[in-house]
Amino acid sequence: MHKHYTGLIERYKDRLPVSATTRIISLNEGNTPMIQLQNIPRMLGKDVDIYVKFEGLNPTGSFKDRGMTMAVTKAVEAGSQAIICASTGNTSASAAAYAARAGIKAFVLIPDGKIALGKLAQTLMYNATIIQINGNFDQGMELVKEVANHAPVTIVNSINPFRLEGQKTAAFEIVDDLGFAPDYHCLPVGNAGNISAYWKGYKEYATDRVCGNRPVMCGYQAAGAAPFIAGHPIENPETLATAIRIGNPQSWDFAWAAQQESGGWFDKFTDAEILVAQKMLSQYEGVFCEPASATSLAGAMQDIQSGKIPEGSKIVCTLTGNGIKDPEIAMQQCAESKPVTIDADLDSVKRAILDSL
Ligand code: AN7
Repeated sequence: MHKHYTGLIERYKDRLPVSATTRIISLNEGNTPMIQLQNIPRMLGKDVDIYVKFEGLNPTGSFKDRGMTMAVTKAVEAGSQAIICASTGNTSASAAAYAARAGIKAFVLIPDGKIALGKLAQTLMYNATIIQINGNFDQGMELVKEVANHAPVTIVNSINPFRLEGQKTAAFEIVDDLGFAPDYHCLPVGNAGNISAYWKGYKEYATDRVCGNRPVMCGYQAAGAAPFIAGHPIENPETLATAIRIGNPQSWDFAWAAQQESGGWFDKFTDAEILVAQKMLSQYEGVFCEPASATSLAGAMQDIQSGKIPEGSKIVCTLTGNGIKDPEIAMQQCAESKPVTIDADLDSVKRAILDSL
């Protein structure tokens, strides 16, 4: 029988804190593709199965929609008229979209000048109230926590436990797709909500015997914003991967536990390494993710190459956001392949083709 897909809450409602009377605020998020990489494993010369979970194909172009459908559904259920978040860009876009859908107000605090152009454009279009601060994400996060004590707003950052509930469904989808949990799960870590949510999802499925195994969790950070490698929060995070330009992760304890309990590890990668991984995914696999997302593949490639992730492994990398969110980085990445301009005649077009074959 045909069933129209109506989002992850409907699909996984038995495992989520909703009731039969809950009004679900959804944009049909989730159900994102798992794409098996074909060319990169061959280039690595290793016998591994690498799948990317392409979360950039969610309604606002990032994994945040999974958490936001839950957080906004529960905010509305509780009678809230306004939501607020601090954001490096994707959370603000998602919060703004779900607030628009619900008919409530969204306030977003963003670091001035440090969010990707596409994310700013989205957030404006969804009609959120944007508050730029002369400060970074971590400062914005502290302000959001304080102001929520003084104004009638519901925080929808991942300190809101419903966010992680929604995001854990990505792990369910992976197991439901593959029929098992992967051996290794690699993902970028910023505020550390997502790695915590995946681990929660895998643990729930393993406890209920939906799968027999749980993956080793590998969390990868940008070198200039790598508190988990430092072992403590850092003051002035810097990276071109602005989505993960975060020095004081709110889900520190959950993420640390995920690493410990799964036998996993954290590592860090330079902006140059992250950009190489982003370009490789685009040019060798046809998958265009944003820089932060490519950190998961940068990590997987390094650890496969070194043998830390052994041959024969099944690996999932989460690609958290869509590449078209950050057109400025993309244009910088391709600065040397500028389009040629020619006369509008057959000979010139023919020459342009033959020249580059
Ligand atoms: C593309 O939007 O924190 O470790 O404010 O946008 O769960 O924080 C974004 C985070 C990875 C890190 N990849 O996830 C925000 C924000 C992308 C992201 C992360 C983010 P967490």
